[in-house]
Amino acid sequence: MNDSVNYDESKVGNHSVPDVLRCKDGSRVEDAASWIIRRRPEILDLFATYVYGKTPVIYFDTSYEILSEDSNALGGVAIRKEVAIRITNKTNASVIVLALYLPKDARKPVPLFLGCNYNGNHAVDPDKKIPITQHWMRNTLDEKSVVNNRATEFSRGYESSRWPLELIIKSGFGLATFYYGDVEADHPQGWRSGVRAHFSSHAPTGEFRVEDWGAIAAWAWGLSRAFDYLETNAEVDSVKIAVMGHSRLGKAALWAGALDERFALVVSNNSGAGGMALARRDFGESIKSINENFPHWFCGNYKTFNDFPEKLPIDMHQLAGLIAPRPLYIASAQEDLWADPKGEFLSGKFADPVYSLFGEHGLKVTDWPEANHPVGEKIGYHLRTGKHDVTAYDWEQFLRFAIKHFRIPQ
Ligand code: GTR
Repeated sequence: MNDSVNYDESKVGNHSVPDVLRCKDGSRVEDAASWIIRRRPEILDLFATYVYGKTPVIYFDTSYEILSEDSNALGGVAIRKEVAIRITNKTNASVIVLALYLPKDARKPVPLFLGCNYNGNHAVDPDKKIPITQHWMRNTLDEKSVVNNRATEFSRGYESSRWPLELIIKSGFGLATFYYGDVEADHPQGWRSGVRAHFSSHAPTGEFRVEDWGAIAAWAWGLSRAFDYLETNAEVDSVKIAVMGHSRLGKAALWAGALDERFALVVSNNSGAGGMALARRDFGESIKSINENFPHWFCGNYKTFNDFPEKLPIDMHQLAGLIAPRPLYIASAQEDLWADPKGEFLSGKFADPVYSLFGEHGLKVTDWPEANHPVGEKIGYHLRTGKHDVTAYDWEQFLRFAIKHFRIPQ
């Protein structure tokens, strides 16, 4: 593969992907039980070993504290709570602050979407009562909103267009979100003050082994800790919790959904390379560029595939297969060529054989659909017109998909 970015479909080349059902010993699983017992654990281990890194066995305590409660949020339609999730061991503590929105009028317990946000809970909802996060933040917003890697008042509501809270609440769902920087700051040294330092044995030296977890796995771990809390909240229907993420946080949502089968539905929005885009397709972002730009996201082993994606023993359709038979929604955007929208679709398509083992249709369709024509059965897919982003259109599809699969009466 050369170093320039390819956006020409005719130059993508021939990319046959590994057979999702063929085990390491050459045999092929033919039924759901063999998938669950033999093939699924193999694939999970391959992703941990070669892509995201292995999440260590961690011993920790947790406690939950309600920091605030507003029973008249969002103009009176929701209850908003901020909950501190304190994760501790003998020497360290990490605190995730979850913003939880529950519809006031819906019958409890409610189904819910959980997802990390990029800029703090105050950026999701401009309500001045929400404190500005104090944690390190990338200086990628305008110069007033983040100063010296700290969010300011100007960033209030900054990403609210990505979280249409009223729409979610009106549809009878709850929403829980937290700042991903609560778990680990998104830069190569971010691990030093995050959960990978606090809770893994290599913490003092920072000498990660090539198969140790990267930042994406840490954020995924944080999503599971948020789930732990949600499971204790009787107002939330814990068998109807969807995990959702956009872009790098879409990669984290997918890995969380693969590792933690308590997530009943998974949504990948524009997750691209290292998410739903097939690694073997030379289109848009490559393994090499993602590893060079974000050396902390994946494990050391992943870097050995920088120039050899075809040598990776798995491809991303197998990550989609790890979600089966649970519903999976894959959302792409037409102008988001960097994330390879067609490669995201193909991951879903090539995961279909896993859903078939369970007697289910995955995507079912074989052709990449036109823009704004959602398709699929247990795997949903749409290609939205427009850019790399999360929009109300995307959420309308996620909600429709979740209403159908969670069988929510309307
Ligand atoms: C890009 C990165 C993508 C995607 C995106 C994002 O720079 O190359 O893989 O994760 O960032 O998270 O917004």
